[in-house]
Parts: sequence; structure tokens; C-alpha cells
Amino acid sequence: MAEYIPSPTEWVRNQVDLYERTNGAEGNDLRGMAVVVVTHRGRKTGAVRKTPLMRVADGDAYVLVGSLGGAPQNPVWVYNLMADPNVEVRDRAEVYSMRARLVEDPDERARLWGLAVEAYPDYADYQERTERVIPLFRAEPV
Ligand code: F42
Repeated sequence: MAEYIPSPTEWVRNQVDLYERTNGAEGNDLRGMAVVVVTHRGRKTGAVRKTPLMRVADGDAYVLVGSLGGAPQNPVWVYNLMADPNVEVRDRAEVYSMRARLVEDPDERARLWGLAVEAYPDYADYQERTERVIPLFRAEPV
């Protein structure tokens, strides 16, 4: 089992810790909107990384949104998922083994973006703030 390296960002690290410790009973939201925790592998360190993201469900799949608050650059986890798409998605007490596929088809992206903004309306502002197209992954059961 590879080493787990917690996020260098304190509030993110604390949210992951609380979420996992309580099996998703606590720490499961951001401003009242649901959050999942995605476990993946660092593409350089090989370490286990855990990233909380907004919960955007699409049937038995989840949409993972690389918004990083509308920052100019992609979050680093996006590159980890491109290098190794095997992830675990924790949705409260349930943990699913999934494969995360970068969504490239424009029609599919438009549909999933609609779901994302429905789940977390601030994503629309984040996209306006940045020149980059916010990357979306569809995490699908394996
Ligand atoms: N971020 C989003 O982008 N979208 C969301 O919907 C979202 C929701 C959310 C909800 C709750 C919450 O607590 C946080 C939320 N965040 C959301 C923030 C999210 O959890 C991440 O913190 C944020 O996206 C930043 O991701 P990041 O991967 O850029 O993280 C940085 C701070 C980080 O951890 N950097 C590490 C570091 O040490 O600086 C590197 C981590 C890493 O993966 N390293 C790789 C390795 O090999 O281990 C190397 C990668 C490389 O290419 O250099």
C-alpha cells in the first residue's frame, strides 16, 4: 500500500479527515452542498492522494470538476487522473472503485456541465473567471 500524503491545504486536509473518520456522517458538504472524496495516485510520487470535490452524480457515475475556484491553472489532481484513471470515490459511507475518463466530446461535456452547475451553481462563475476550459471527468464504475 502506497503512502498517503494529505493535502498541503489545511481546510481540505481537515475535511478529508473528518469525512473519513465519521464514514461520511460529517464533513460531507461545502456551504450546504454535497461533497465526495476522490482517492487517486500522485503521478510523480506514486503516493495516495485524497481530493474532496463537489458531488455531481450522473446515474451510477460521478462528474469530477477541475474548477479550482476559477484559478488560471488546472488543479494538480487533474494530471494525476490523466496519468492513472483508477480512483476510488467515497460518497458518504459508500466507496466505489471507478475509472475517471476525461470528457472530450463537446455534446457530452455540455450535458455534464449542466449537471455540475445544477449541483453547485458557483461553477458557472468559476468558468467565467478563467480562460481555460474547466476539465470534467466522468468517473464510471469498473
Ligand atoms: N476543487 C475543485 O477543483 N473542484 C471541486 O469541485 C472542489 C470541491 C471541494 C469541496 C470541498 C473541499 O474541501 C475542497 C474542494 N476542492 C475542489 C478543492 C480540492 O479538494 C483541491 O484541494 C483543489 O482542487 C486543489 O487540488 P490540487 O491537486 O492542485 O492540490 C494542491 C493543493 C496539492 O495538493 N498539491 C500538492 C502539493 O504538494 O502541492 C500536490 C499533490 C499531487 O498530486 N502531487 C503529485 C504527486 O505525484 O504526488 C504530483 C503532481 C504533479 O504533476 O506535479
